[in-house]
Amino acid sequence: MNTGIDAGLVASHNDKLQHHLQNDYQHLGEQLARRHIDIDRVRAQVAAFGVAIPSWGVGTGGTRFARFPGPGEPRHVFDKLEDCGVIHQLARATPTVSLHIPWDKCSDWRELRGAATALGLSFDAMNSNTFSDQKDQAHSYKFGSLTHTDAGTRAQAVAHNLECIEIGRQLGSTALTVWVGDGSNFPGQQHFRRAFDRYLDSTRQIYAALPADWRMFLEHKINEPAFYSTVIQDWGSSYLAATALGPQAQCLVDLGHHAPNVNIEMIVARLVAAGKLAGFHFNDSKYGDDDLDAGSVSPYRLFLVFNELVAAAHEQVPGFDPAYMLDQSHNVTDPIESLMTSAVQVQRSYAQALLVDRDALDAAQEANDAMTATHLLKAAFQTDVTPLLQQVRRDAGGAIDPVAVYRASGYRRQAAEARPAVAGGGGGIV
Ligand code: AFD
Ligand code: MN
Ligand code: MN
Repeated sequence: MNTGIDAGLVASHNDKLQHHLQNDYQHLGEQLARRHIDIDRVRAQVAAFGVAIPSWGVGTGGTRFARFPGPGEPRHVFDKLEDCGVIHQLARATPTVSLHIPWDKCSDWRELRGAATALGLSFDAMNSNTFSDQKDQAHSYKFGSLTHTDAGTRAQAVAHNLECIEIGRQLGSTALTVWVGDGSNFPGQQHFRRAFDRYLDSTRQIYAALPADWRMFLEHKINEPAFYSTVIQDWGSSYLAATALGPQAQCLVDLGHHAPNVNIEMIVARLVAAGKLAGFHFNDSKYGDDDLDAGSVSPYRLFLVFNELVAAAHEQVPGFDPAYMLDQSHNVTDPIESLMTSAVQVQRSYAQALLVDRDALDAAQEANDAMTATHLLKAAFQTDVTPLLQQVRRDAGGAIDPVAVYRASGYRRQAAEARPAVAGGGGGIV
């Protein structure tokens, strides 16, 4: 088993950058102090922040047209964990991994849990897959899964989710994320109300099997693979379902799963207020569910989402405890580089949101002073928190410049030697 990046290499890179970091950090500290912000307090909050890696993200993704795998693609879940270990070793922001079943099936879950522990990793939400057919599956999901018109198909999809819970229990996970591709491609194809009722009936059976300390995350998506309608199309449908199921069911927000131009940060605020925000799948998009790297296109939007989250924590909204995960498809980059960069970007948005002067914002809102209010957000967003993030990584034994160390390590080349190319590999276009 690959043991990650040589610690000596990390240290020698850090040593070269240490002097600059010290100066930059001190300068940022002075700037923040002028704004009555204690940089070390922010540093402690950022250090406690983590975002989960989706196991499928470490393989090259692909589009409906083609997949162009890179060298050293992970062959199975143990390889994926190794890559996640490297991401966490260098960027120190991703202590957990989210598995997708059956893509990540293995013969010994105890061994897998041990491998994760050895890498300093644990398991986040389990993801079920009833959007594609597996070999030897009795019933096809071509026309749906949890909402299929056929009871046998629904029962099979329910059973699969129960299996995911069981695997998750063995791995120490405490959440199940359910996203279904169910929907329709033609007006008239599906009876909307009956399909939703079938969804409730199926998910109730899954909900009933949840351990007491587990949560069920319902993930909505406006379209794709169904292109006319989807059963859990928007946060409203998701909220209705989560409410019908009970307190352990909440709504997961994937940033790419909305109508164009929809105000995602406001959806977040609504779900927070309703006690129904499960958490996030972070990514970015220009046109649809593009699964681009978080913050690569619209970093301000990501910041505005975090602004809502930090406000909720600041105001101590009861039960507020969102789960953070990346959900991206890497087509033209080394997935390890993308995931490190994206995790740091998410961490950056969080750090920036922590800099918002909440009292001043409250006052500006009360006074209907739109210009001051928006300046307060911009002041936080436009603060370059890079030295703070670097310092947090350094404190935790990571790399000041993770991508540079990763490139210098030759990890990908070694992986390519150790892992003969495989076909497929579990990437997804969805
Ligand atoms: C889907 C959803 C969901 C799912 C993933 C599979 O975002 O999270 O697990 O893609 O690749 O679009
Ligand atoms: Mn998702
Ligand atoms: Mn998606």
